Amino acid sequence: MTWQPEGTALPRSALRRGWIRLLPRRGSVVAKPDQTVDFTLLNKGIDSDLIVKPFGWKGREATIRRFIEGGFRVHFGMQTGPQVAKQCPNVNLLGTGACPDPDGDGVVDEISDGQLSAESVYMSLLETPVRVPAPTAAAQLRVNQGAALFNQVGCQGCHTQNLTLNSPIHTEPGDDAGSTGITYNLATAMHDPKPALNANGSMTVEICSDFKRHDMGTVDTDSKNFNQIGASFFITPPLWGIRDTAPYLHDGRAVTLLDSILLHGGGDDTNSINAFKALSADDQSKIVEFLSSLGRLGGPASCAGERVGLSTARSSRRADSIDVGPRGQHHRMRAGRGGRSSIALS
Ligand code: HEC
Ligand SMILES: [Ca+2]
Repeated sequence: MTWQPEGTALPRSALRRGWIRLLPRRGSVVAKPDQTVDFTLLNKGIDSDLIVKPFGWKGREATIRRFIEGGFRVHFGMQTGPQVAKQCPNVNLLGTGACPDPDGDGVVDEISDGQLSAESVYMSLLETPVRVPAPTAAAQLRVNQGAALFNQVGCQGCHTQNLTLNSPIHTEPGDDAGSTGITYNLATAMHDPKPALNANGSMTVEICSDFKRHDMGTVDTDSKNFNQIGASFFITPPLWGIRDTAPYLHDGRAVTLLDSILLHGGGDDTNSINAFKALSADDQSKIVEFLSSLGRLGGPASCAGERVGLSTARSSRRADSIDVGPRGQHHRMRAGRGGRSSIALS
């Protein structure tokens, strides 16, 4: 399905019960007798195509491959073959040159369908962030208390602890006609540490996000909208690995974890932040200590990028730490340990 302006008719298939069941806690859509649909109750947390888009600070891409494609274009000035095939001529997006070389650099198919798949597979198989054990039992006790307080004040209302994949089998689809994609099992193919399988074959990932957009109010906001997404709306960022990814928030305005929490509070998150502020300084600190335990274990995967020649993100970490969006908005790239981009990107 493609994006539909509010109030237009949706295909009946969109209203199958399955679609609605896919949206726990995301609000409701109302089908009217005149066959139009009212999306107001979604609260702008998800687009009216009802597709969850976990990637990008504004929650704008549904798949890792489309997100990476944007990264190649915006950060490296490289245009993928699939995007040129689908969107040329789109002069705002790709440039005014003649297709199939809209950026006019004399190179066509700068990143092929296969290369895009390889990059996507690489990213999807990176090791998973984990809770790093505290150095002492006393420190671990404070971390555990911080986790309980995090739930108690309502942070988990948005930073929902667990996401369960019904199946660890992933197919990375190709874009070229006739491509069968690449199918693999995350439970065996991922770098360690990786999430364990549950008894029923599903896989639970501690990611701390509801993958929904929220209104952050008038302080933590961009200066203008991003396409249809309001200036103050951001997707709840996963908090896995958060201890290694300062500075925080979409434009890196928060230097510390405590700053990033205190900058919440102007929009949907008012109650939980007020509850946080009402805690004692020591209890607030326990929440920060809990967040500081969400990190990554070292291991060979952390350096794999360099071994296979994908070191660009690391070597240009400083230069790459700012993403100048198409509207001139500055969004921070969320880098993983060692500076290479992690699976949940800017
Ligand atoms: C209403 C939903 C909501 C609630 C409740 C909420 N958050 Fe957030 N949180 C967000 C969103 C959205 C962002 C991203 C804002 C941005 O990028 O400017 C965010 C960002 C963060 C970040 C920075 C993440 C990063 O990668 O930069 C931290 C840390 C964080 N929240 C912790 C907390 C804590 C602790 C609480 C409870 C006291 C909390 N949040 C409550 C929605 C929420
Ligand atoms: Ca070109």
